[in-house]
Amino acid sequence: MEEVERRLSDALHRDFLFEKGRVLGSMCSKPEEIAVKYHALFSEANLGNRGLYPGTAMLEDELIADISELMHLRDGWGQFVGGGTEANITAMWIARNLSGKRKILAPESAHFSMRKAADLLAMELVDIPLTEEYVMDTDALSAAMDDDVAAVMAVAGTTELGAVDPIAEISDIAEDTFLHVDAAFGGMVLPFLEDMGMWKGDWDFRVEGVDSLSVDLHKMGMATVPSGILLLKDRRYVDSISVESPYLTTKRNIGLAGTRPSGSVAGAYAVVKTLGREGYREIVRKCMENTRYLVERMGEIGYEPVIEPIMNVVAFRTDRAEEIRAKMDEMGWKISSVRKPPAIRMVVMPYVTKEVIDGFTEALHGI
Ligand code: 0PR
Repeated sequence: MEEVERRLSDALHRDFLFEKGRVLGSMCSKPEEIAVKYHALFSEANLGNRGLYPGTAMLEDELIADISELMHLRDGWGQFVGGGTEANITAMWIARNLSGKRKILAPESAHFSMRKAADLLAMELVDIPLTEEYVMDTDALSAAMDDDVAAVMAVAGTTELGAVDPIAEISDIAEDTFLHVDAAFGGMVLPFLEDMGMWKGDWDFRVEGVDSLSVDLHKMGMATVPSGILLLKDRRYVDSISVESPYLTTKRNIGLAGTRPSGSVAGAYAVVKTLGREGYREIVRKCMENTRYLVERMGEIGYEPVIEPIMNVVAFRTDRAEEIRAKMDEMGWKISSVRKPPAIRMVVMPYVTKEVIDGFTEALHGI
């Protein structure tokens, strides 16, 4: 026992934990304590067999209702999934089955999970180029629309720049084609920016053509990993991704996963209910304040952002992106590099404080 615990403790110390204040390249939050507590307490239930766990299932339904309301979805359907990857794959699975078609139109900035989706589902992923603002070029989208398109997807908060595609315009172009919005990161940022008058635009189910949307509570939701959510506009879509499950407590098993963790649901429930809209607003406000501080400090040492940051993801142009990333890595600072345009990229999560930013920019200046 002692030996095992020693090894576990050693492993934990090797990890670049957020509290060490050196990670500026992760989109994951350090989960709130209450999320961790309830994640552990609910580790037994398997939501793949919901009938055995009516209590946990009730929590899932209530939380899905709350997040649906936040995303302006009424009379829809939703489920906890493993994360943005599973949500993107599932959305494309629905689109393919509903349409019987195989082409996906996605912006060049889409997360790499879309490549997995296309490969697994034997679909064809067509990259739509970006504008100078690094959002999907709607003229190029119009030109690419044809009778073979199964789905159009757009991103509300791109992984590399935090950019938001013009979703209302995209919806007009996509017309009756299935439209999926990947709000894995931005879904728990944009509503609160809107509350504070810091951002304006249509990106969720307020846009009539949006059929599905994904949002991850393990990113800006302050919940434990994995806490992905997939929302569907029409509960009838569920038929296209469910199979008979005769020996379970429910007659049909819905979605990609069999076993689904309940700890994530309980943890996310605890944190969403205790933080509430006000709590999240405050978190986003602080992250944006620190993002502006980072832009300022970076400006002082000669770095300009690729786009004015909309959310707490920001990239700075440099031709030495990979070299800088590697050098900072050697010093223990974890950032990522962007290939197009060449840039270094940071995510200003709540653990990225002004002190962390000062230390980071000092180290960067020295190389
Ligand atoms: N969609 C978007 C817009 C994303 O940014 C991501 C992940 C996904 C989908 C996929 O989500 P899951 O990874 O939950 O399936 N973005 C981060 C990335 O790939 C995920 C991440 C987070 C990676 C923390 C590393 C890390 O330390 O960069």
